[in-house]
Amino acid sequence: MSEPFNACHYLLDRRIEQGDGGRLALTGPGGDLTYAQLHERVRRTAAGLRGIGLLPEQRLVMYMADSPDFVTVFLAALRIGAVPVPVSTMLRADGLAELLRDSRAALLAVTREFAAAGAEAAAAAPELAGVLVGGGCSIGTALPVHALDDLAAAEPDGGPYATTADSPAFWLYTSGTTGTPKAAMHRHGSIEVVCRTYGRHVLGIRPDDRCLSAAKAFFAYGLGNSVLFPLSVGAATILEPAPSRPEPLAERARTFGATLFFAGPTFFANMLHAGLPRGALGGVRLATSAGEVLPASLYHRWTEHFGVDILDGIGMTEMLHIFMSNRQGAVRPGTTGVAVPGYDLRILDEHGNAVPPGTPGTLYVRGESTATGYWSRYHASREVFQGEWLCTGDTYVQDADGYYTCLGRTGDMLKASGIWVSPTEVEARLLEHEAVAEAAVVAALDEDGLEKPVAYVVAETGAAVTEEELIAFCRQGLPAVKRPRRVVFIDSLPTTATGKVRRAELRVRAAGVLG
Ligand code: 3SK
Repeated sequence: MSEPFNACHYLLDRRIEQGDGGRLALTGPGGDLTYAQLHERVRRTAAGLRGIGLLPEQRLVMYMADSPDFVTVFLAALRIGAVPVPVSTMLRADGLAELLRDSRAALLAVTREFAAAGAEAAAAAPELAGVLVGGGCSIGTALPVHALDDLAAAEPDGGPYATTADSPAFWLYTSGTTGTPKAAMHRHGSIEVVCRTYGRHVLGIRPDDRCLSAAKAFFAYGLGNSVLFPLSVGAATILEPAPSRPEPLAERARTFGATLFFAGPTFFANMLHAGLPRGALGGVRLATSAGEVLPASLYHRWTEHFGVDILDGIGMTEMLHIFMSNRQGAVRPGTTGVAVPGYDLRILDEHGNAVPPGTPGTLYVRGESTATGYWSRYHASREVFQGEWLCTGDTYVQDADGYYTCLGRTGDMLKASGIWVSPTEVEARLLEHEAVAEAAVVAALDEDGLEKPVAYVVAETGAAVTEEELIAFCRQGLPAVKRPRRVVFIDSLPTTATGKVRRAELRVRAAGVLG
């Protein structure tokens, strides 16, 4: 029989046992809670959830803004062995209803901002038994409604449910750039793994840190940044319920004293476009980037402007957090760095053979935070979870010094005149042009039915740049075969809920552009 292990105990009770009860755990516009206050609120809410009939392993879908209520519900559900499922607050009611049905959730928890869409979705989820509402809001539903504040008035529970490291803990739906959403199922032990591997060894998070994440906590990246890592060491997290925008978030960083700042390349670019002053992130000691490749040019412009270094890394919802990253003092701009300690990486060709440094192939990762599979998705699970290894679906190349560079999704690579062309390489060149704000490159067939790169570009506001100029600019900085044959200007790139470019959509748009 395995040792008892409960992730809520690991993140919270341990803090109390180690004398951190008086330290600040949560701060931000939603108010402050010390570790002792959070512990008590979570114990009461856990007892309240049990009281309304939520059972171990039943799912509780969380459609909630980043707030003390989010953290309370997540930890209380883990504590009783139930399975919290934070979902994107960018979903509309029909998308939420689909996830409620797919997960067969017993409960839905909402915060005020999302109560109306939550009620609409609840009506389309026959297995749902009740709705939990935070922040004293009301909700129009025929189902039993429970106020979070009433639950938190229950007598505190006696201790966590007897889970082990392998017990089901929480699920996160992967956004995926195509196809239907899939829930990656994580175990209690994975939380300790990511806090130790990335949180401590790469981020070097300390008890005196204050974390601020532009990525919301329903996203695996944000969950680690805003909840798991800070609580694992007794640090504080700044919770911002509003959608992330550059000026207000920089203001929060200043007001609440952020020392660690987490975002993605698009957000970093938007911070530059917003014209924030140089000292805007004065107290921040380190930033991290994930979600998509951080082009070297953007890295240089951002770090020079804000005077803060960025560690670029890559994670996956299926791996819970970042498994490959640049390291402090050893950043190679434009690369994704090296394996995070605790993870193994390998690059395989299309026959499953390991390739030598310098040769591109598909990246595989192995580590103890791998999800146990996708809920109710047999074929997709077998394709992605291959024994101990997980197929990332990304094309990578390792250089002679061991650094890894992303060349795009395996299916995104294109071959022009027999040469592999990485969309990210062409995008990085376009982004070096001062008039280019965003760029995405996809394959299109020319009049001979041969693949050629086509670029979709969002120009900087007020910039007067032409297609010919950008093609000539790429000709100068790239082998001619890699230059885009057409540059199409658009107002914004189509993206997924988590900000990844929908390349499949651009490929459809590009069909016929060269014909
Ligand atoms: O997209 C990423 O790089 C990422 C990072 C951390 C956790 C989850 C994801 C998807």
